[in-house]
Amino acid sequence: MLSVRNSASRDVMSLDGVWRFQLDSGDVGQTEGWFAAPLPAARPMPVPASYNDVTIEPEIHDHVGPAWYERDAVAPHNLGRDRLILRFGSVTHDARVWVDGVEVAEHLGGYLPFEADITEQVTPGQTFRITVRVDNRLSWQSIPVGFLEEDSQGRPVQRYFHDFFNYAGIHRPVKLYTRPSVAVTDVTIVTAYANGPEGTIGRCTYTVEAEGAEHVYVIVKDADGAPVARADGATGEVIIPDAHLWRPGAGYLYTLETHAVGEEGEDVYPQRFGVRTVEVRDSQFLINGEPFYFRGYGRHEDNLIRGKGHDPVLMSHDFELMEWQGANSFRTSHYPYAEEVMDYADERGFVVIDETAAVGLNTAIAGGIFGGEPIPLFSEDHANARTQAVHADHIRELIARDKNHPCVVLWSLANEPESHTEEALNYFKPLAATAREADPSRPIGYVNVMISTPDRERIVDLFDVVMLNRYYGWYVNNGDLAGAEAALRAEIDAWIERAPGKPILFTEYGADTLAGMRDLLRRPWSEEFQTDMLAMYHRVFDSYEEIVGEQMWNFADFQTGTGTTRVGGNKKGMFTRSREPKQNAFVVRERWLRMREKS
Ligand code: BDP
Repeated sequence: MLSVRNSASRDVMSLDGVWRFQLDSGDVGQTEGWFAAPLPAARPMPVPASYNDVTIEPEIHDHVGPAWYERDAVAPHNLGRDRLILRFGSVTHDARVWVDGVEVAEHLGGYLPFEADITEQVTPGQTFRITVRVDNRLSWQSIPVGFLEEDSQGRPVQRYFHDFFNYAGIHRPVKLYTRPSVAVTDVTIVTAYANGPEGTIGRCTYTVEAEGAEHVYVIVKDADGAPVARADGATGEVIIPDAHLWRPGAGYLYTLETHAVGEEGEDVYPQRFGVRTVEVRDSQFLINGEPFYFRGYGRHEDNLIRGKGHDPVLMSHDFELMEWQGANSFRTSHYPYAEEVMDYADERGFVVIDETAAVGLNTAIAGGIFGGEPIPLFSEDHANARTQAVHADHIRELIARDKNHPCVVLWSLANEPESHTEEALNYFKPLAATAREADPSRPIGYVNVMISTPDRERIVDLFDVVMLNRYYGWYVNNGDLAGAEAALRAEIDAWIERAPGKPILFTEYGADTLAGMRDLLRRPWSEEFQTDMLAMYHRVFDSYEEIVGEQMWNFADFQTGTGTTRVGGNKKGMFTRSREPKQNAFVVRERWLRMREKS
C-alpha cells in the first residue's frame, strides 16, 4: 500500500485533533446503530493516541471491548473528478468505519494502515460524519493472539502472551487525500549498483501499477530534486549515473516520480527509494557488499499519556538519543511501527529490522503466569489454520507497506514463537514462503526464545539469520554473571554448529534496572548491575565473528500489564520512560562511538 504523499495531482488533509469518543462496554453500539447518528454520550478524545491513559478513569484504562470515535470533516469543495480517500495509519486492533452511517471500511490488525474511497459518500464542500468502532480484543485468531477471561466481578479481562500493555485507539494519523481517477496504485522498487571507471552506476528496477492509465513513465530525481534519469513503461529499469548509495549513517534518498496518464487526466506519485543492496553470506550480514554490525535496541512505541499514539516530537527525540549513543539500528519490536518512523529512519540512515505483530505465539512462556494445564498452542482450538491465514495476510500487508524503505534490511516474522515442535514447523513453513514470495530481495528471520535451544529448535532452517533473545544473568543465573557467561558461550557455540553459515544477531539481552537505584555490591535491579551485565554480553560478542549485531532490550522503559515481575512497567530500558539516561547509557555510548569510528 502506498504512503500518503502530496504531489501535483494529490492534496492531503489531516484529520488529527480532538475527536468524540465513547466506550461501548456492553457491545451494543452496532445493534443500536451508533454509526447512524452522533454518538449518544460522547466525550473528547485526542487522535492520534491510545485512549487508555488520557483520562483518569479506570473504566477507560482497563476497557476490554469496542469503543467508538467520531468527528466531522468537510469534503473539498473543488473535488471535481478526483477521488476522495479516507486513510488511517493504524487503529488498534480491529476497526470498522462509517461515513454518514454508511460502512466504508473494515480492518483486522492494529498496526497497519487501511483506507477507503469515500467519494460516493460525500458532497463537495459539505460536512460529513466519520464514525470508527475500535475493538481492542485479541483472540486465538488475531495477530497477536490472546484470549478473554473474567475477573471476580464478571468483567472481561484480556489475556495475552506478551508483556507490553495492550494499548488501544486510533494510534496513528488520519488523513483525507484526493487523487485523480487515473491513479498510481502501487510502486515496487528493487535496486542494485556496480562500481566502474565512471563511478557508481545505480540500477533501479521498478514496477508501477496504475488504474485507468494508458501511459506510464518515471523520472528519477536526486535528493535536491534534480532529474537524473527517466524511463517509459509500467515496468522497467532506470540507470542512475554517478549514484549516491544509501548507507547506514548516511541515508541518501532518490525519488521515483511516477506518472500515470489516461483519458481522464494524470496522476503523479513520488516514491522515495535508496540505492543499496542487502545480502547474507558466510555468517555475515552485508549492506552494499560490506559486513554490517547492528548496534542498537529492541524498542516500543510507548510513552507517557499518549501510550502508543504516534508523536513526531517523541520520534525525533528518540532518534537523537539513538544517534547520541552511537546506535545504527533498531528492531520494530513487536509490531510494525508508524510509517512516519520508517520514513525518518530512511532519511537518517538507520537500519531497521521490520517485525510483524506476531508476538507471544508461545504459551510456554506464560505458563507460570496463568497456571493450570499447558495450552497446546498450534492446535484446532488455539492457533489454527485461520490464525496462520491471518498471520500470512499480515506479513503480506507489512511487506506491501514497507517494501520500498531502504532502512528495512530484514523481515522478522515473529517474536519468540514456539519453535521446537513439529506443529511449529508446519505453521511457519508456509509463512516463510509467503514472505519470500512477497519480497525476494530481503533476508528473513524470526526471533528465537531462550527455551528453544539449538538442540531442540526445529524451524531455523527456514530462515537466513539466527536472532536470539537471551537473558542469562537475569531470568536465568540471576546475578551470577560468571555462570551466565559460561552458559551464553556454550549456547553460541552450539548455534554455530546448528546453523553453520548463518549470521547470529542478538535481538534482546538486558536486565530490569530501577533508575536511581545504586548499589555498592552491584546487585540485580541496580544501575551498576545493568552496566556489568551488558559489559559481559559485549565481551562475549566481541569474541565471535559469527555474531553480527547487538540490539539490547530495551531502548527505554515501557508500560506493561501489572504483575509480580513488573514494577511500574518493564525497566530494562537504556533510558527511562521519560528518556533520562541510566548510568549504562554512558558506558555503552563509549563502546558504540568507538565502533562507529572504526566502521
Ligand atoms: C522477552 C520478550 C520481550 C519482553 C522481555 C522481558 O521478547 O517482549 O519484554 O522478554 O521480559 O521474552 O523483558
